[in-house]
Amino acid sequence: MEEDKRILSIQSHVVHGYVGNRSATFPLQLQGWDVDAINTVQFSNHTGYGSVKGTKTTSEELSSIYEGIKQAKFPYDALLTGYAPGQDGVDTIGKICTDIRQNNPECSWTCDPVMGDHGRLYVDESVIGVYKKIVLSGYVTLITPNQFEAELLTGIKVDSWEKVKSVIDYFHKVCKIPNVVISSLSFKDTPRFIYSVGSSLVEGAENKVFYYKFPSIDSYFTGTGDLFAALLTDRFYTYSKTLTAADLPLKVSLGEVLSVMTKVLERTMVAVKKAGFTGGVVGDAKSMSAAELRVIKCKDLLGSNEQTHEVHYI
Ligand code: PLP
Ligand code: PXL
Repeated sequence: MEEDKRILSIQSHVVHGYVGNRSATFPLQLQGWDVDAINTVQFSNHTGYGSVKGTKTTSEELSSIYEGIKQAKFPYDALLTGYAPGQDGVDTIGKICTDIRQNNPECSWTCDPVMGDHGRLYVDESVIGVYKKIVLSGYVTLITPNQFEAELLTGIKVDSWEKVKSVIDYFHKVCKIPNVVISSLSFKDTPRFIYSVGSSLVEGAENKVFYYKFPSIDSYFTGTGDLFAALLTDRFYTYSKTLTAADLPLKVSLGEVLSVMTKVLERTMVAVKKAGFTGGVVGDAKSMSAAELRVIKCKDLLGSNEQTHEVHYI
């Protein structure tokens, strides 16, 4: 029988659509995870629709839920944290994860410092400072910012491979985070391509920065980063157990996850066009709904171990 795999996922809940826990829970369950989900908000839809209604979980409520979890001593193998809209919530999430890791250093923590993309913040500005502190805590095992979030956290404008290396060095050397992935980035001179970059510290070896390159799709999607972080947490957990550090389990995991993401986005794009849209447009609810990730319809793809992209090194 397959071993138990237990994860605590602290992210948003939306009634309609697939971001946050709605983008992470089902894919993780399909891979055999027992998912305990704490919802940082309960919103009608994601914030890109132009109008959003609902409630935010206060930091007191988050702490109270955690107190119950702690008393019951539920054992977790992994933590996954993402969207929370305000400073106090993010700070409390940091404290919860630090406490769990202090009591159980074997439990991994994927921290997706969700703040925004393409220059648009979808959390309060005060969240930036809290994430800057969390990344320095020494408890994050895998961090997955996108380009915009990496820039906010490091103050480095990521416009060349040299700068990519500087960002990764910052997370490894200053923050002591052993595994770093910049989920997506693009350069001005090659706007039609997206790169996803990763690096793991390997004892006794110089760290190799690897990347995958794929064509960008001309539509705005939300929840891609959340699905990506969930799938990466799953694959990395598995490959860290079955591969040696020198085989770079993060490289294999990232290659598989990007292959899945590409297929999910292709299938989503077919549905977007069928609904009569060319893509999702921020502020336009109808096109945003049409561009929701087809997480459920992709259930046959989410566990795929295919590697459709070639790995490169810098
Ligand atoms: N866009 C594409 C096409 C992707 O494949 C991925 C990750 O797989 C992302 C974006 C990552 O999303 P984000 O930039 O929200 O972290
Ligand atoms: O995917 C990030 C995200 C998560 N949760 C909520 C969001 C967003 C991005 O807009 O609005 C509620």
